[in-house]
Amino acid sequence: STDGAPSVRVGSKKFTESVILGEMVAQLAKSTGASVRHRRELGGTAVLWEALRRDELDVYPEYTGTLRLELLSRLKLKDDEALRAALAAEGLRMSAPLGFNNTYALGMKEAEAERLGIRRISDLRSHPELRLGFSNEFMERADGWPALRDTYRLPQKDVRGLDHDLAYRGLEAGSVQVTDLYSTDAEIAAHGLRVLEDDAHHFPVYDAVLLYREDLETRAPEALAAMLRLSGTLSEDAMVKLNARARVDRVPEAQVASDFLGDRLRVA
Ligand code: PBE
Repeated sequence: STDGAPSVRVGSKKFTESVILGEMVAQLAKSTGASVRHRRELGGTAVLWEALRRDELDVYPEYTGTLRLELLSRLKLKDDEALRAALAAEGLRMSAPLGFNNTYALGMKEAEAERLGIRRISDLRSHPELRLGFSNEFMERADGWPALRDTYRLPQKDVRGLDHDLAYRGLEAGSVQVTDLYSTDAEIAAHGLRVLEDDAHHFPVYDAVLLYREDLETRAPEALAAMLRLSGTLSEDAMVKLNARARVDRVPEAQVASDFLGDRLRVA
């Protein structure tokens, strides 16, 4: 822009938590005088990743397990150190963890799981008749349904893809009996769902991080420093509560983000 303020392009994925985190990043960058655009709910994981690599975005919230087991799965990265090195080779950086793990899990209505005696994912093997409904992205990801099915040798044939936010309604209506949950979703408690134990340890840790282009370090150092203050500030419990404010109490994500920043980081 004309006054020399750097511009920062923030993106978020198409689910509530990602939008809240994107808003936090955008507001922190803005507090340093940067000119900020947040492209909310831009798409799924692949869309955000490609936009960052094509230099259409500068930063978006991502998860370590998603980077290692989906986006860069071909590299067989064994830990976060290897992941950092692989990202650096692409001109990308990731922040220190924000403080919580948001893993995939499988969930069922508590009463139905109890009636069928299902506590662990491996228990699903003896119930081939169950109707499964998974978020569209989970149906196709390297860490998603096909790999999960192979790990646990699951026999279900009635398996369909749906929008993640609709899965909870499907459970209520009975059209879906098992779905993939995001472990920080407010709906798990709100709908009384049973989270099945991942007894074969299929899912990795998905620590939330900020993924950004390294040129922010020279182009917008103050905005970057402000965003990086988010590291270590969000426990799992805190993130579930923020998601609940947006999804259960219907508070707009921008408001949820600014309340958090005011309380925790004293950003007005
Ligand atoms: N996750 C679990 C997914 C969605 C839910 C956070 C690892 C992701 O966005 O990569």
